[in-house]
Amino acid sequence: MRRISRRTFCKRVAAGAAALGLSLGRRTAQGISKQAPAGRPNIVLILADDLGWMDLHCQGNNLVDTPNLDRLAGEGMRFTDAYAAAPVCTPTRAAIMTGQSPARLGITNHAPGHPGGFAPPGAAVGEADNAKYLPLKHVTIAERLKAAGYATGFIGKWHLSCRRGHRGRPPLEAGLRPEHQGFDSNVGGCDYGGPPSYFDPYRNPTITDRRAGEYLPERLADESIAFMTAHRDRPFFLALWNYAVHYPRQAPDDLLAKYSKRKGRGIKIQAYAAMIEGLDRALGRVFKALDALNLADKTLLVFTSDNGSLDGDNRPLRGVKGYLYEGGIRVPWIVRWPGKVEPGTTCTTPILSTDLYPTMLQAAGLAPETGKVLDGESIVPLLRQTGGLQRDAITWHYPNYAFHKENRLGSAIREGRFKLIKHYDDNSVELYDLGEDIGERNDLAGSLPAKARRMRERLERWLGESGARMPKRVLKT
Ligand SMILES: [Ca+2]
Repeated sequence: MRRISRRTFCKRVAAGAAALGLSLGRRTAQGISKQAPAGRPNIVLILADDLGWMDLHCQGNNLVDTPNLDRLAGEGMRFTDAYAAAPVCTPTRAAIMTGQSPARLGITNHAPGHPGGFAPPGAAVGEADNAKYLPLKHVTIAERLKAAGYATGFIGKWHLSCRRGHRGRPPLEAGLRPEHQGFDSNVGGCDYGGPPSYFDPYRNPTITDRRAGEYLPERLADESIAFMTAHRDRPFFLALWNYAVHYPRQAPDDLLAKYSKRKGRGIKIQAYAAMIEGLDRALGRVFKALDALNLADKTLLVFTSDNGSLDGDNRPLRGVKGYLYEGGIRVPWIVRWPGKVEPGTTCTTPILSTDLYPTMLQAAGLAPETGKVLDGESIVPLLRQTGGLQRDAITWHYPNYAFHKENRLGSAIREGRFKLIKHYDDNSVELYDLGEDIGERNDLAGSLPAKARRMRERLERWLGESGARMPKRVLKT
């Protein structure tokens, strides 16, 4: 009963904030208290790449086995309405590192992306300009934690640097890797999106010692365990940003064989399902190592994804990676923090990746930088069940064309149970009641015109305040 009442509390908090009509917009976070340094937890931030909202057993997919992540959820809090800051890799990762929205950062599409103004044949609008990488001027969460005495390690996929020259300048990739953005060490973090093969990932210049036949998620787990072991006696920040489950679809033979027999709703591609369990198996070794090192009790562990699934079975959600429909942005999100987060809880308050920066700062007892605009908000009150969030809406801006997809350029806002998507090709909007219609089938823009107009105005106000770059009229060639 206690757990049920706590869930209800979380819901009530979200509804209460909406009823108060609290504003969304420019806001400088303040008033975060300092903890004693001795109480600082380790922070392990695990990202999966392109893992969809329905891709885990604990999220309701009964055809995929993810026992280790299920156990993690049972030991912590699972957020049902968690979102990536963007429907593709790079802007979400930039938002995590800075606490600022892709719109404010001007980083709205995956690197390297098209040049600004690009439009596919027949399209009505061309892309907004996009910064393509995370400039060094930003103070990252790794830089903050490092300055506070944390050992900082990056392992896995980065995708925040740029291999190609930008606006005529020489290539910057080597100067924009994790080790230049606050991490003491970097294994795997360079420019490219996916590995050519999960069994031979060595196009990556930071992994030079080949080990025959190893599976990349297992190698990244090995590297993570080595990092945690080396720094077990001091606070550390480990970013384990997996390449899985981005294509190519590759998994160990035993899992491929296991899933080759599984069919049904929840599995669209069997090798993809095998890969999900392959990731879960590797993460299980990381979790076990935390226990063996006696670190689990003093570690804040977050698991989430950088965007929705590209070609998994996203039902009941609409859309995939690259779209502002729920399938493109809604993601799994689990937090374990022993002694702080009650085991086995769920929270329905909408959160998004931009919240990680202020959350990690608060967990480490650090205040946000003076004068920095934070678009995210610390979710520590939700984790500790001491209160709700101040905001009552979250927003997205995706004025770019995703590779592989024919998405429409747009922006979106979720306010309570309602979500509005604005399209730039014809200036139309769609409005959905996610409480009744999680699959976004029944567009209410026509039947609730006043609500649609108000949400659209609020979205446009936020875009203006954020300095968001806008799509361009198509250039005649
Ligand atoms: Ca991704």
